[in-house]
Parts: sequence; C-alpha cells; structure tokens
Amino acid sequence: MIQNILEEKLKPKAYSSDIPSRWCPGCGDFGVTNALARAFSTNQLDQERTVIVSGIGCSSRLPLWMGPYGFHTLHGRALPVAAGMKIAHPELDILVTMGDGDCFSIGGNHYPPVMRRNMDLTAIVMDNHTYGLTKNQCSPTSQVGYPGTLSPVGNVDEPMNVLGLAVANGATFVAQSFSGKPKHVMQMIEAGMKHRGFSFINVLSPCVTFNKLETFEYWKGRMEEVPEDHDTSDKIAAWKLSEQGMQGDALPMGILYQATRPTYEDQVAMVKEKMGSVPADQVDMEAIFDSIKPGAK
Ligand SMILES: Cc1ncc(C[n+]2csc(CCOP(=O)(O)OP(=O)(O)O)c2C)c(N)n1
Ligand code: SF4
Repeated sequence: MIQNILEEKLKPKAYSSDIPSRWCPGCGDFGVTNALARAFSTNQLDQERTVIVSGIGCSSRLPLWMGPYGFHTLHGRALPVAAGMKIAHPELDILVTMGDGDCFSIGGNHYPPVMRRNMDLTAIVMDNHTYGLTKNQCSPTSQVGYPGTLSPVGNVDEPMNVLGLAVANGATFVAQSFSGKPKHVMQMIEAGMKHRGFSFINVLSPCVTFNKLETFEYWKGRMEEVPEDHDTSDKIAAWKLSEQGMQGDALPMGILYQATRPTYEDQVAMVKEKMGSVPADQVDMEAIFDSIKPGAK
C-alpha cells in the first residue's frame, strides 16, 4: 500500500514539459525552473488547476518548459492578465514569472495596484539586472555605471529598491532568493504559494551571457540570510533590510515581510454578497445612473 502511494507521487520531472530549453547554458533561470518543479512535486500540485503566466523576455519563456498550463502574454502585461484570470477563476493556483524589465520597467504601472489589492498570486521575478532577450540594455535594477548596449558610458540611473517597493505598496509576502541556491528558491516558492495574498519573490538570477559583473560568484559573496531575530511582521524592519542591500551592504536572502489581510477575491465575493445576486442582464442601469446624478438622494 505504502509502496503504491510512493509510486503515484509525481516527481519534479513530471512537472516539466518536453519542449527543449533555449536558454544559454549556465543561465541562472535554470535554477528557478528546477526549484519550481521541486516545489510543485513537494506539494503534489494539481497541474489541471495551475497556471503560470509570463510576459516577454528570456525569463518569460519559463512556462514553456513547465507542465502546468501556461500563458505567454505581452511584454509587461503578465500581472494584469494573471489578475483577470484570478478574478474569473479564484479556484486556480496562479504563478507569474517575469524578468526585471518585464515587471519593473514596462510592467511597472501594473505592479503596485496588484500588490495593493492583495490578489492571491505568487509573483517570481528572475532579476538579472539587465534585459537579456534584447541583448543587454539597462533595466530598472541595473547598477549605476552598468555597461548596457545603449549606455556606452555606463548607466546613470539609480537602481530601484524593488523589495522596498513591494513592502510599501501592500504585498503581504515579500522575499528574496538567489538562483545559485535552488533549495532556498524552492523554500521561498513553497512559502509564497502557501501564503494567501500577493507573494512577491525576487530571485537574483545571473545572465551569464551579458552581465559579466554580477556573476554567480559575485552574488554568492553578497547574499546573507535574513537574521533569525528579524520580525517578519515589522514593516519598518523589512524596509530597512531592503534598503541596506541598496546601500551596498549584504543583500537579504529569505522572507522580509509577511502579513495577513483580506485578498481582492475575498472583497469581490463580499461585494457580490452585499449587492445580492442580480444576474448581469437584469441590473437596472438607469436606476444606478439616476442614483449618482448630482442632487440624487
Ligand atoms: C511592447 C514591447 N516593447 C519592447 C519589447 C522588446 N523587449 C522584449 S523582452 C525585453 C526586455 C527583457 O528583459 P527582462 O524582462 O529583464 O527579461 P530577461 O530577458 O532579462 O529575462 C524587451 C525590451 C517588446 N517585446 N514589446
Ligand atoms: S541572454 Fe542571459 S538571461 Fe537570456 S538566456 Fe542567455 S544567460 Fe539567460
């Protein structure tokens, strides 16, 4: 009996697709893909009820290599597509995989509202501090002086504090990891998926082809586990940790912040309940417009 149960358990490989990967050998994003497959296997995730949504970029190809359903959307539009999907189908487990350009640059106007609404999504950014797919332009997380192809004298813009931004804008789970430590990435993904609400996991993931400065070795030497006595419910402490990394100190690795508050899906259900279940084609729009006219009671 026990033997049968063990045999039926889906191994990480069962969560991968048979499409051959087209990433450069050694790309950090392989570590994230492996960690995802292992996290899915540990939780024996139901592939029929799981969707991985991505934008455009090297990292955004990730859903192609995975077994569950995938939606390769437009550059910067992974989060709004995932948000719509979650509102229509709250029963689905939805993960969003993006690059730093995809999420913070062209997608930068979608990232705060989804966090603020605390939608129950798990967002994973493969942050390589450059645009890999389009051959090395600076991204919002590139360091000052970074030699992007459109920045011949080096990047002049300050990098964004993306962890601090998540803490400040209402994400209820904020963590950072490093693709050179796939076990740690897996633990963060598992914890993020277990969390009800918006989980943001930033994974520093080297682009071995273009970013010759922030290599596996470089990041390995800069990462430090979040201190054991760090209080993850303390927003200010989480902000301080995120900012210390920006000031050149160790980059925090682990859960910086976690909080509990109603998800957007809970709020939608509550609004529906309060309004009564009137079928959409029977809503009296005239009465609604009359009720909001100036002077209406
Ligand atoms: C609307 C639009 N603008 C620009 C592009 C070109 N483009 C494709 S991917 C990309 C950036 C990719 O960088 P990132 O999201 O960090 O992912 P990476 O390739 O580094 O994993 C850009 C600018 C596009 N496809 N669509
Ligand atoms: S260009 Fe960089 S990010 Fe893209 S697959 Fe190659 S190593 Fe990975």
